[in-house]
This record gives sequence, C-alpha cells and structure tokens, in this order.
Amino acid sequence: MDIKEKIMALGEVFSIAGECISVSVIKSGHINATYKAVFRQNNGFERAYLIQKINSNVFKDSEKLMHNIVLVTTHLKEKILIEHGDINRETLNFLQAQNGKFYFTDENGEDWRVCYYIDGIYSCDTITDGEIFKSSGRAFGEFQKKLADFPGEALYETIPDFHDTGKRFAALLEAIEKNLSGRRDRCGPEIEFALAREKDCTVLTDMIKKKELPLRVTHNDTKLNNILFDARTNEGICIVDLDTVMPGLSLYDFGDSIRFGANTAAEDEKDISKVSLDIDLYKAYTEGYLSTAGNSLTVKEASLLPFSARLITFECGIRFLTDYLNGDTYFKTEYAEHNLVRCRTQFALVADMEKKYDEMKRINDAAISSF
Ligand code: GN1
Ligand code: MG
Repeated sequence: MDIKEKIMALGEVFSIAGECISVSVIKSGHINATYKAVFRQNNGFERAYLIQKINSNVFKDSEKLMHNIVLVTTHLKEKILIEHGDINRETLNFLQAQNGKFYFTDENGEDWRVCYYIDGIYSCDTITDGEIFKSSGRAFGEFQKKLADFPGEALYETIPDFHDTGKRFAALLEAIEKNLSGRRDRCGPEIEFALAREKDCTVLTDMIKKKELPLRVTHNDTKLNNILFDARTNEGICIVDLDTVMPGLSLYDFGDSIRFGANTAAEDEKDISKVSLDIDLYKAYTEGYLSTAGNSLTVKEASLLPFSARLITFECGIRFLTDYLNGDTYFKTEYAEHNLVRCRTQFALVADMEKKYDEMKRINDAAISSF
C-alpha cells in the first residue's frame, strides 16, 4: 500500500469526508513520521489534516500518550475560550477514530493519529529576526502559564526520566562501555568533552530533590519548529508536539528553546565553525519569555535560566552521542554520521555558551529587573 492509499484508508477510520488529493511529508521531527494530507469533498470543499505515525520505539503506550494530549488540549481550550481566543487555531484538535479512540492501530500494529491542519500559519527551523524569536518566547511562556493550574498527577510519564540529565549521562557511560555500533574510536574527543562535564548533570535534579525548584507541567521539547506562527501577524499562536507534556522543570523548556533557536547554525550543521550562541537572539527570547512566564517563576528559577540553556544543550549532545554509539536506534537519521554531526554542533554550542556565560547572566539579570 503506498502512502496515499494508506492515508485514504485512515481517512475512513477517522471519518474524514472526501478523497485524498495530495500528501506531503513533513520532515522536521526526529521521532514520528508526519504527513500533511488534503481531502476534497464532493462539493469541492478542501480541508487539510496532519497525519502521524507514532514511533512505538519511543512512545510505548499510545493509549496513555493520547490520554495526556486530550487532557492537555482540553485544558488549553478552556483557557483560550476565557481569553476569547480561537480554539481551532491556538491549540491542536485531534480526531476520534470510529472506535472512539484518538489513535488507531493498523494491521501492522502501528499507531496513527490525526489532527486538523491549521491554515495561515508557518513554522521555522532557523530564525534571525529577534522580534519573531521574542514572540516565540512569549508563546512558550504563555503555554506554561496556561498549564500552571493543570494537575500534573493526571498525566502519565510518557518517557520516564526524560530530562534527568544525570540518567542521560549514565546511559552515555553504558553506551561507551558496550560500544554496540563499534564506533567508539570515532568519537574520542566528543566522549572526552562529555566526561569533563559530568558534575553539571545533576545540578538541577538535585535541586528538585531538595525542593529548591518546583515541578510544573511543562512541554519538554520547546524547539522553535514546535511553534506555529500566524502568517499575518508573525505572532507565535500555537504550540505543537505535545507528546512530552509532563511534570518537569520550566528551566529545561527555556533552555531548549535557546539551544535550538539561538544557535547561529542548524542542529546538524557539518561545519561547526558556524555554530555559536547568537547573543541578541538570546536576549530577545529571555525578554519575551519573562514577559509572560516571569511572574510565575521563583527567584531561583529565574536566576538559573542561563545555566539551563547550557545544560539542556549538553544533555541533547550526550543523547545524540549515546544514540550514535548505540547504532542510531532512537533518533531518525539521514546518513551514517548524522547523530555524531548533531552531537558536535551541540557540544560546540555548549563551549560557546561557556565563553559567553557572564554575558548571558548579565542579560538575564537585566531582563529580570525590568519585567
Ligand atoms: C526530538 O520530535 P522532535 O524532533 O521535536 C526529541 C527531543 C530532542 C530533539 C532534538 C521525544 O524532538 O527530546 O530535544 O529531537 N524528542 C523526543 O532535536 O525524544
Ligand atoms: Mg517532538
């Protein structure tokens, strides 16, 4: 069955009217397979849908995954309505399959889900415009604020210990030891870089244990391309990729946005001399984020924002390195060294943040004192 036939079949399962007239692959995520499909009804009306095959190696239980997503989007819709917003554009709306579930298991045992595609939006993988990046900071801050009164205990942990950097480090040590891919000799400098930063890994998780940092309901994957911008206003209006919304640290959400969006190069740029932290983008995001989330953060959280950017970038680098050593079993890759290339960009960015750390802290202090 080719992909169009597959999508036609899913159209029936999710009661989508009409015939599928086009399918395109959306390549930006590293985990699930995502398609945009347009269906045309007999009366000529066309509507687009986002169709995803859930990666069952990463998300072991689609029932729990979709339970979380439905609860979270329902909560967001209540908040959006209170603010007289548009629930069809400011959050995702998933379709029920004929069996009443928000996903469908096909004859191969693979799980699929469908939501409406939001028209009049765009997303970006890179950014140079500080105003747009600031808007994404406002949007993620707003997202966190809307979830501030959401009961975290109602959510399943879709990926246990997702941002426990200490456990990520332990997984790296195991991968180095086992060397399943036989590639260990090809990443000596990267292993050395990682081993030299072990002590950073547990700084934030230790503070959670000591109750110095609060657990909140957070997004956990705040990449720039997980925001949809309104094509007319350039405002970040909808946060997508809700698979990892779970109790976590606001700090990891802030940091991950910086890791991806304030890098002067792509996450998989082969020429690492192009990688650096764009300090103006860093400032813009900090200001945008604090303008919406700032009042709900504790003083300690706010003071740790610069550190969180360094730490999550390091964590992401060790995750890519671990996957490279394990033989590319987690992230989608397009070529053999892809995970190693990604690891190198992350570590180059960490090194640059270490150099610019005093400046990052100064920007943070100034932004905190002015909101
Ligand atoms: C994955 O799905 P995507 O591409 O938005 C990963 C994130 C990583 C990111 C690195 C569930 O996100 O944790 O930070 O790649 N998602 C999962 O680009 O592992
Ligand atoms: Mg994702």
